[in-house]
Amino acid sequence: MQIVTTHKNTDFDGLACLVAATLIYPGTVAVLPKAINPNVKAFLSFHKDMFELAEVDDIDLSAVDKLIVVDTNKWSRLDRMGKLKNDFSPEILLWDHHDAFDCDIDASWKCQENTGAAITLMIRRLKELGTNISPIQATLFLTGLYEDTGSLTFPSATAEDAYAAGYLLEQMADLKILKTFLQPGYGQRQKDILFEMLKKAGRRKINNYSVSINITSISGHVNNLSLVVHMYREIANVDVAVGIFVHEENDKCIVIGRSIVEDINIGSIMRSIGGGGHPGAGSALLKSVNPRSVRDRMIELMKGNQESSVQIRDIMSSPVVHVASSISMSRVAAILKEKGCTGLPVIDDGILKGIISRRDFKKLKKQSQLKSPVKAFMSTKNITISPERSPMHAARLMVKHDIGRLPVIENDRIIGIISRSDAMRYFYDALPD
Ligand SMILES: [Mn+2]
Repeated sequence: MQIVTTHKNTDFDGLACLVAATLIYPGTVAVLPKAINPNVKAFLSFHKDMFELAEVDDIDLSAVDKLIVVDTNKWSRLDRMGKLKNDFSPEILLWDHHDAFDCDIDASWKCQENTGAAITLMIRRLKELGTNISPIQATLFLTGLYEDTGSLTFPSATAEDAYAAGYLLEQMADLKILKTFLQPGYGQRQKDILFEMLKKAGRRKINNYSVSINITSISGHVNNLSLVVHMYREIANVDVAVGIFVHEENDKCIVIGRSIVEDINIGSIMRSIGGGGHPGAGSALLKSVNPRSVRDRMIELMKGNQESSVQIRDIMSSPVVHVASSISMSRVAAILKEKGCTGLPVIDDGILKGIISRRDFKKLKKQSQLKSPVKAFMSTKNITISPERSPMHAARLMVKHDIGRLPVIENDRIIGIISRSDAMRYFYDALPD
């Protein structure tokens, strides 16, 4: 006898895979765990007779010679399959989209890829087989696909998920029915967790960016934690937000991050702790870790993340051609002409006093003012940058303030200058002008 089963607290992706397996392996009995998500329960009570689903109690486990596991890769997530694992050891086939490192099911065959939804992998096979998919099956499959990918908006969604969604729409998946059952991404659970997070929201400065790292306990499976972190970042109004969700009963930590600044790349930070993602969004799943050391590790990585990329220090000009505040405007004019530049910092004893540029000469009303000191005409609204910032940040400041150069300041002293052409050379690898 051949059975297929999926994880407890079954979601739509799990149920979709269960049904898909009965199409891929005809004659297979689908065994649904006792605990299923409320929206899945609602869907099944509405479509009662459309699907043939058994419960563990209906099955003589000793008669099972083949077990197909879908949408999970852990024994602990299965409902009462311990006897099968320990006493009968059937042949096992596995279809899953969770990270392979977490897998403790020893399957003789597996399809394990990081698609946004597990059903996507099974759609691939159903397409190859040319299996007929009924509209109601297509609707269920698409609901699973949309639930796991946030309707293809989660960073985990892949091109193949989108193609699979297109295929299911061709098979007449009904979006109206789907919408009725698909849990709203932001439901009561998510609301409660966000509220908990905001109650103890803190913030810190890392490399001049505001960062909030939040440790929160959760229990059971919670969908859409990434949406919660996304909202948390917006409400806490920080550049980078990281949620460390502690799952005590499973001894697991789910780490989810969001960043809106290029200098802090969440994807590469998550990769260095075994997860993944993109510059703006990423996550990792960690086993048997202390959440506080995860937080400290994240802080270290964010500090270090910036050091590894190109900094202003690497591309600035130094030493700085400059003038003292007491020299005359006529002398400044001569230096600007000689150096062929459009502006100069005004520095006394290593301290930046202002910037004098060709534009400032328009302030001169009479010829005699050329004898006046530069401090009378220089601009003192000094926009500066620190040496560890990024070229991108420099370019933004120049555009925002319509300026062509930024003095580089470290410990209140000017250590270099970055001009528009320095920044452009970095971005376009152009030759100096
Ligand atoms: Mn899934």
